Amino acid sequence: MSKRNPVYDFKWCPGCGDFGVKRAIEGALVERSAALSESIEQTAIVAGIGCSGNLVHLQEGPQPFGIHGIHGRTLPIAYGLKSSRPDMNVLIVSGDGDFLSIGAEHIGPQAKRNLDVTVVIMDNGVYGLTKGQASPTTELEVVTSTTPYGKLDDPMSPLETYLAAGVGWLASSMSTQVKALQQLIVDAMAHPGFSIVHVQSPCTTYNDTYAALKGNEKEGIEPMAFPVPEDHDPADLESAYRLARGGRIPIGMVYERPNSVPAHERLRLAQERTGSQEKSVEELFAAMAI
Ligand SMILES: Cc1ncc(C[n+]2csc(CCOP(=O)(O)OP(=O)(O)O)c2C)c(N)n1
Ligand code: SF4
Ligand SMILES: [Mg+2]
Repeated sequence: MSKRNPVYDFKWCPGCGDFGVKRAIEGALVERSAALSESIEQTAIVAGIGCSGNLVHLQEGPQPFGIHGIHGRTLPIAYGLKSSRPDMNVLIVSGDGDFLSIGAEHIGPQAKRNLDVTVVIMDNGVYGLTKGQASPTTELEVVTSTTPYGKLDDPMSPLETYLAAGVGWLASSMSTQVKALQQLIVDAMAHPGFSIVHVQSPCTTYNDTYAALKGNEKEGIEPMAFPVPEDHDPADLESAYRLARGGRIPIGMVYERPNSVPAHERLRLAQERTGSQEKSVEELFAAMAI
């Protein structure tokens, strides 16, 4: 619905990084709709399950459409939506657990298909909604309710994973940098094809990483996050891999594959090439009847 659900009662904890992401998305949607003179209802937000996915209910200002689906299945839902309404702008909001754990198997196929959607991942390195279990991005040796001896698995490297999966547009950001994040989301939505904005969005209750991300010069603690160097060429895949593999978190534009042809355009070109017509639902059923 493009109206807020008045009965959905959920509140983020004070200081949760997701507040900053919400502000950036609100700003990005208003900016896009003004620039393209399109209604805000031309956008649908598809949300996963988690504190992050609850963003779809907390959105303030002009209301896009929203679908709060099932855990780990934002991409299949977005694929269905985009296939039937390629004219719609589809924005996915998801968490590190939702997207990179239960939902990870869907990244590769949609990246290779170049589905024209934008995904904003709020990475807090934990399952926040279900009270603090370890996620794929939780650091090694961190104690959580599911890792009582400290996490035994190495953390996943999300940026490297996306590049290896074939994601053609990739940015990395922080929830505290709302204006910069807003711009990245606007740019990602304008990209014709699959785009990801991976956001460090700390969980103040179960995994507060604000200090680690920012570092502390006085105490000699190097920040985990660093700005992407100005001489980085986003069209250079090898350079993007180097950023992703550096062991720290680059903030900015990581990769943009030139000449992106999105999924619906590939289909149109194939139809043109083969002279085939789209079949009606009745014709498709008739073709499968035994
Ligand atoms: C099929 C299924 N398995 C497990 C759950 C329980 N569950 C709900 S949210 C969640 C993890 C959320 O983590 P993340 O995506 O990182 O979101 P966050 O709350 O941290 O924003 C889990 C395991 C569920 N709802 N459905
Ligand atoms: S539990 Fe963590 S992720 Fe969830 S609302 Fe609270 S601070 Fe945010
Ligand atoms: Mg999480």
